[in-house]
Amino acid sequence: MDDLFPAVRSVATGLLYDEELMLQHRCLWDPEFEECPERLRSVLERCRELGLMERCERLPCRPATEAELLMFHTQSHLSTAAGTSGCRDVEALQQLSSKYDTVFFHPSTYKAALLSAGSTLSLVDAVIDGTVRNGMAIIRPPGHHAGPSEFNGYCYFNNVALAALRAAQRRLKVLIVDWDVHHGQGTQRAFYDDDRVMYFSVHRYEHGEFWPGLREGEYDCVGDGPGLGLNWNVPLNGTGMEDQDYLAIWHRLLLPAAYEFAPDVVLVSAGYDAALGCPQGEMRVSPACFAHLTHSLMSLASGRLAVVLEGGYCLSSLAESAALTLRALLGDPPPPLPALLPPCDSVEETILNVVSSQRRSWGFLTLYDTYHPAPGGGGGGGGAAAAPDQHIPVVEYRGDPPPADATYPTIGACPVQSEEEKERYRRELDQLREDTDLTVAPCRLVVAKTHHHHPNPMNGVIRSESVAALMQGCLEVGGGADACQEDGITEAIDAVLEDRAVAGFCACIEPDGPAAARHALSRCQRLLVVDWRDSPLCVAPDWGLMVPCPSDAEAVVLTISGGGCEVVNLHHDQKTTAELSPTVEPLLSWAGADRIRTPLMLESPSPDVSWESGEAVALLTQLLLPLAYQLCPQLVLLLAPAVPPESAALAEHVTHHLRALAGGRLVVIGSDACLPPLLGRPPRPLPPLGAPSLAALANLRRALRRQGQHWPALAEMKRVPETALEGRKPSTYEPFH
Ligand code: X5A
Ligand code: ZN
Repeated sequence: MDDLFPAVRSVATGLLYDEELMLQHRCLWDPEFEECPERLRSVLERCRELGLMERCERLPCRPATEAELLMFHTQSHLSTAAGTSGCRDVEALQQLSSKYDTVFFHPSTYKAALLSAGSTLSLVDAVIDGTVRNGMAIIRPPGHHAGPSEFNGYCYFNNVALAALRAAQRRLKVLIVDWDVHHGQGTQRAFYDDDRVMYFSVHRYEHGEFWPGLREGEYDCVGDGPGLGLNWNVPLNGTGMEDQDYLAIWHRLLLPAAYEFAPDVVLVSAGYDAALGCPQGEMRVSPACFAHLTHSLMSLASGRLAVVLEGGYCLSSLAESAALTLRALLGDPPPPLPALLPPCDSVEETILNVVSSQRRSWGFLTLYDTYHPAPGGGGGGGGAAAAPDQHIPVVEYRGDPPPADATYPTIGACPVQSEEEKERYRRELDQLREDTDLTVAPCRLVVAKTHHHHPNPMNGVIRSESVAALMQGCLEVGGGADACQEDGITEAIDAVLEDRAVAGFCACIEPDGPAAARHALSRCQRLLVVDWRDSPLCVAPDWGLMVPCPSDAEAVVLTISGGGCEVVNLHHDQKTTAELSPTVEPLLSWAGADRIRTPLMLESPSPDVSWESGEAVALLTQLLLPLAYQLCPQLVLLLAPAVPPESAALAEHVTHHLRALAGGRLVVIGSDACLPPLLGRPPRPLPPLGAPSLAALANLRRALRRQGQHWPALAEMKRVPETALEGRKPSTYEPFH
């Protein structure tokens, strides 16, 4: 069925690194040059310390061939680089280096750069061939600034662009996520008008004042020709950006766009210069956050994810962040993050700018209403003032065009922190490391046996033998002689909260959700319940009355159901019903002691149809995940009994993303459709996303507006200008899955 991918499918994580050539390449004339061998050493050391190395499958590094490099680079570029190989004339090397913007040549540079590019190609081949499920290339020199004949910003050959070209030649659709703090102009240019590759970059920009400071790093550069809409720039116009800023960008832009694009393989230009303490980025992303960024990308492309090291110059935050990325690739749930605040105003502004430029190319962005800009250019200065709910996108480029024919300084090109500043960051990172819970329970999964009600332990709920095989070695609870189903569920929740198992599973067709929630709330303070039923007939009656919530606790119940609405009303008490119009169905209600938060409603696409993928992805990324990260639950309960076959893939995605919360402490009560991701398997691809129905989006928008009063992390639903310009044409590519 999937003939572009060979049938071999390993679950291993591939790892590539080299401890010879890649450690020789260094700047001979500036001991402070930050792109240094210690970078690799520190990453490898931390991966060893955390026991990650032996869990990976090591793949050999190898040099790229000339033919491979010529996919992107020019012959003369190769000759210039080759000319430096083994050169003993340091002055000549320094002289050559000064012709390029922040680049140094060492006698080993050429060979190390060949090895970087070749290793990246090997990794992407292994991922595509299914030799490994995913993997990481811990390499240097980096690549994303290199052009066809440009050495630039510590880069010689564009490793990730070459890998993307290889994948595209193998007729695959590629997503490149570039979270290095610098704009990867080399990669952007390589695919600007290419419909096979979507490029998504988040970078420090400061209106063009931050290196490389090009106009093309601005948000309105969205691609050209067949690539229109496939280039995403998310410029950060300030420093100090934190986890909530990056995760908001992921949830509100990257994830829904990626689901809509539906890549066959995902490449990450993984620089760690946005990590806390890096003198280049001056951002404040925590190491644990990189595990979250990685985990969410593992939901795409059947988990075919290749992570490739780019920048990152604070050795301790680089090492920790890269190691936690690798740990996520290995399938460990990301470490819990503290409750997230909403993104800062500057990032909110940037997100709305991006939405304004991309809205016409992407179905999910119809979530944003439009307004007709006042004639005469509107926005910025001059025209009529914007209404409070209108966003006016402005480009305020303050960069200088690069000088033609410049010589560049070869010494003192890197920012240096004072000893005092370094010490401050060191302490802050030590503290973060101490506070970050990397506990992994001895057992991946606890399974509640429910024989009393169902003579067959799984009552046919666990259908496939392969799933049953996955469950070998799981902790079993419940099922004693007079045990009832509830005992099993209670014991599974206890096992997860006591860290005897990471996650829990209870096969169950008619779960008593409120009973499970009541028990959980007797053991923890913050609980998220996702009550997802295919039919409103089985949605639990009013949660608010059935789960008295202790005053020091907070519980959110998100109810998602398909089906007709007149039935829904029967299942809600007076207070809730009053909020329901006859044509909507309930989506979210809050179970508090005696307060009920505004229930959230989403119009049913049609009375007896389950959720369409496009709508579900909008719901998941725009509402569920931002809300969940703000709540910061200690436990997540997913009630998903009897998932119909057409929703099985969706159930895997919901399960996968929910595993990012609470350190993976997720108990699923319901169908075995959710099992593979509970065991760390990537969710299978969703069927092609239809455009979300306008009615569903209108209700989601309303819900976001209303819930936004309680959950500041939810998007402010501003309107963006309507544009007459035509957007991206549907891809000529057939979906492969
Ligand atoms: C790969 C990377 C940064 C170059 C900065 C030059 N390059 N000022 O992070
Ligand atoms: Zn960088």
